[in-house]
Amino acid sequence: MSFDMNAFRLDGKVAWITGAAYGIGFAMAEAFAAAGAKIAFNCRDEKHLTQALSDYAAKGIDAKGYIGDVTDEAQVAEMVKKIEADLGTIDILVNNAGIIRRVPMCEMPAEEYRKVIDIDLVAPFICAKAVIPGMIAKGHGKIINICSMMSELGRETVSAYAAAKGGLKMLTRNICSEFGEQNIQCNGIGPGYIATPQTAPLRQRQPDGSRHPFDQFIVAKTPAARWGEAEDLMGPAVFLASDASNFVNGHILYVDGGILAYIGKQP
Ligand code: NAP
Ligand code: GCO
Repeated sequence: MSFDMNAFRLDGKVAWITGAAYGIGFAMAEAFAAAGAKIAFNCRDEKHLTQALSDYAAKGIDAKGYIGDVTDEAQVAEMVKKIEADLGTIDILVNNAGIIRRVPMCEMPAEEYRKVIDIDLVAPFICAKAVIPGMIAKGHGKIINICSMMSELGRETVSAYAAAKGGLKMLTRNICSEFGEQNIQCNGIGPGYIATPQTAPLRQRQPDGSRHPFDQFIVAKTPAARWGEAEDLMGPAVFLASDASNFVNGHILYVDGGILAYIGKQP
């Protein structure tokens, strides 16, 4: 039996990447487009939409952009309807939209905690629920949930984010369990520390020009000895979106330069 490398291609597939106006989502969308997929993305405001459409066009990608908040079921249903009308039934959903709040737990109002859970954990449920019927009717589907190091590890100040991303790991396994028989694969990608706007405050130069202590901490904690770039997620995302991963289900693929394998530098 020979292996056909085209199993990694996404020709003609319709991919919806949430929150992909920039950052990790944009890079994954770019990779999907290079593999032949038709791209749909959403963001929350006109300014980001206009900017993103011009950034996609500059890369030669004819992406369809929509304004919509992933925590709002009615807006999500409306977006799915529009994507289906514009491009066809969604084959690939990437639950990428997410936020973080870095606040010591005892200082965090419950309302702020709920907001993080709402965007990082409830929204992937809402978006998955909106696309699964179409995937079942089509006979296949791929859902990729963007998890985190915090799906496995805790740290000071990120209680809500860690709770949400740990929950997202289990939602991933549950979608796999519930819809595996309908040929839907739901997997997660757990990025390590990636240089995007979300982590910019952790990499800010100090007034004396030296590197942020957290920046140095992450480089020391990472066997690859560097921050990840959004581009590092491209290959893993294409793999999990493609037929090459058709028997991979309920898995979290950590793309972390080795952080989870490492006990830390010996003294
Ligand atoms: P980012 O640069 O902050 O981008 C996040 C995107 O999500 C933005 O486009 C944002 O749009 C969108 N978004 C947030 N809330 C939304 C909502 N309610 N509805 C629609 N869109 C919404 O973050 P990133 O670093 O690329 O991260 C992308 C994903 O990877 C997130 O889930 C994040 O938690 C996860 N992650 C990041 C890292 C990292 O080191 N960077 C590591 C592990 C996991 P707006 O402009 O409208 O806010
Ligand atoms: C933090 C970071 C992280 C990363 C990422 C790690 O404050 O610790 O922002 O949580 O963004 O999710 O995988």
